[in-house]
Amino acid sequence: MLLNNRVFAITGGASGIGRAAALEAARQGADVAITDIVTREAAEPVLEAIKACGRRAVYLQGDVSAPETATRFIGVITEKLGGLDVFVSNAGICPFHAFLDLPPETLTKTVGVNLLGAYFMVQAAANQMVRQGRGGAIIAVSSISALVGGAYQTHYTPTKAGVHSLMQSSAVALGQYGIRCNSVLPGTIRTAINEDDLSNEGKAQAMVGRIPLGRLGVPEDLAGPIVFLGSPMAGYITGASLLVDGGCFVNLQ
Ligand code: RM4
Repeated sequence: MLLNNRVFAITGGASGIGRAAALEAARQGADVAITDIVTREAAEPVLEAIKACGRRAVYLQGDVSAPETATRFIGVITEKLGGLDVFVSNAGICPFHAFLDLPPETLTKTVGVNLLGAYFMVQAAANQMVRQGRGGAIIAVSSISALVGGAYQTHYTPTKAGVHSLMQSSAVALGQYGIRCNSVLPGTIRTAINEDDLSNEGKAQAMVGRIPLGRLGVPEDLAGPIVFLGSPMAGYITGASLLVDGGCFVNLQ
């Protein structure tokens, strides 16, 4: 049990990578708090799956781009689960769009959710961990797109680079409190975020052709790396980033 009797909290936990990580945390012995933009009814299946592991599950519907959501989430976590040990900033959007005519509102929404939302949440989680005085672990879901570009992602890739950098600076700021901060960098993972994009079979196959392991990722491929970075097994790892991309990034030819 890598997370035995710990409290694990994650944003965007009702689906995709967040859901997979939340379920693995429960399997590894953690009580789990989830926030997401969807209704509690929509999140019920993952909450029930967590409880089926014999662990407590709490949910807060909210928009991470609103600073008060972070405060509310930490409040629910401490009230219902008694504290916080592992926090994962996962919520993110990627509304694919060309660069030259990208509407300002698309840019501000993407930055608001992916970068500002991550900042608000990580800051609130860190303050709670400092108050507790027993250290903790913070993981941010960045992306391979922190390291490389996308013609239809000019509004998105800077936010993922920012999240990666936020973990590096948070690691420096929080090491004195025993709080570790790391990021995972998923490659192309089949989730709702890219369902439309990957419905283009030609693009999907071209992406697979770049991946040495020969397949696109699935959310469960991120669950183990996230739980590991949150566990005592990663006790001397902070400021690090872990590519989870099937080898895509290193494959030039
Ligand atoms: C990732 C990467 C993937 C894309 C998703 C939406 O960072 O760019 O290729 O499918 O974002």
